[in-house]
Amino acid sequence: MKNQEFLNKAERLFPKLNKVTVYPVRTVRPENADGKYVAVETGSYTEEKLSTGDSVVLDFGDHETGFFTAHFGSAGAHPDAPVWIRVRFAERLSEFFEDAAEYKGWISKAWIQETQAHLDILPCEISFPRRYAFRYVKIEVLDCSSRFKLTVEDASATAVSSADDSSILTYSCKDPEMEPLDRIAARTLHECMQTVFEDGPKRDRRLWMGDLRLEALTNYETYQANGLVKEGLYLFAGDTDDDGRVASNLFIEPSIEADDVYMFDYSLFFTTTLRDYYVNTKDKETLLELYETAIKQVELSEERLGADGVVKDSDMMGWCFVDWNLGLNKQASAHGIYLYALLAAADLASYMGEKEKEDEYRKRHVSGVQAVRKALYDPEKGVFVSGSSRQISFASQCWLILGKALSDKEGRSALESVESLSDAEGMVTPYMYHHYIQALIDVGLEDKAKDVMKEYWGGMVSDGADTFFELYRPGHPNESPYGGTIVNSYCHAWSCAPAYFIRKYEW
Ligand code: RAM
Repeated sequence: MKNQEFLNKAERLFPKLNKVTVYPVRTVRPENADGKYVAVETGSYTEEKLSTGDSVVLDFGDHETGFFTAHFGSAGAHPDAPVWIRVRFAERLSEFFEDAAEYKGWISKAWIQETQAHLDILPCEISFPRRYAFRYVKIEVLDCSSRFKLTVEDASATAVSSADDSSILTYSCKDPEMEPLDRIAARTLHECMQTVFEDGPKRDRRLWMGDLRLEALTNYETYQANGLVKEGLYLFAGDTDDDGRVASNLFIEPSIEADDVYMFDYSLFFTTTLRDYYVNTKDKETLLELYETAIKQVELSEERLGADGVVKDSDMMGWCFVDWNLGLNKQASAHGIYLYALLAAADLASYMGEKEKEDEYRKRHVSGVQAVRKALYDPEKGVFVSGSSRQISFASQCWLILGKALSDKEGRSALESVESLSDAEGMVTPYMYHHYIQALIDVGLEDKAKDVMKEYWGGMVSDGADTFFELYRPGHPNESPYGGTIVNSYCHAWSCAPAYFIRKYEW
């Protein structure tokens, strides 16, 4: 159901993209030393003379999102045949050790960042038309006549982002170990700030509700591009299903269109994201216009409550997202998210001056807490279980803490217990870790939250991260829900949590 007025309003908020020309800072040879990837500096790429099978790797020194241009020449006899090249773009060095032909996963291999070109006449300049996300660019010669060699005379990229680095709030970390985490998180967000808050500039390059929520939170502490949050909210409200349900994600081009994928949690995050937006901006006009859509998500979510008042479980993949752990049962987390959204709805009603509605949502929250404690709380173990298999997971504890279904003391013991249970389902994304950090803070374990952040996000830094990854499970480098890490994204804004927590809690 399109609301053209909302969509027009959103489009008027589309930001201008800043364009910066960037150049490789050095030429490198990637090496894989037992799963540790290192870039060995070599001579300058302009000095290389490339024959069939040769390659050169350009290092731009940081993660960039943009358009690559190279100027090619030749050495030796006059070129008597075209040169056939492959160009690969990598966010991390590890990507060069993967073979696109071996990827057999369930999402399209068209996401893989590589292309081929024939250079018919030399010298020539090629501007590659696709936008890529990369730090490294590898140019490989697939075939070149033996009478001459290929040279790369010049290379550059036009980097694009709507983030304005001069507007980022300055912050000096109290704990120096937090500094790289804050900086890399801000860079991650910067790269994802395009016409919309993209989830990742490599993949899926579009607006997802769950990602928007966390990007918005970090944005309030950093770039304060609040128009981009407002734009995202109007886009989601401008293309719902016929019942008024907010989609999980939207395609932006060639024109705005909601994906036909609806997820229980992502729809509810519209409500909580509008609450956060209002708290941070006090933009009453947007609140007034989007309030109905926000409230609607809570009403629709209640269709999923069972006779016992608890969100019903489902076997359908993706009915509720929570995390990319494919073994995770989502029921308890979904109920926690429902409770969390009820509190946001109550807040929104109070900002609207609707006292009765506010009380009503708070009452429903109390009943929702009672219902889930009765159905899914195991008082002996001190944890929530989920689904008919009564699965115990970090996600269930975190979300029911965030939904205020436990006292702080109970929350602390739930998090301690789940950590001590070796068979508890863990977390595989920085997205879920964001919620774990928040849950630790909420129950009064702020020091532990800092340690977890240093260890988890610091682990990505030790693995050479210039931006934070979509998926990260320490000790499991091959983690991918897609059937191959070659399509994983290594700059994913749902992982920019450090810049949010460090600044908000003054770490
Ligand atoms: C991934 C997307 C996005 C996320 C969804 C659920 O495919 O990249 O970040 O929100 O999953």
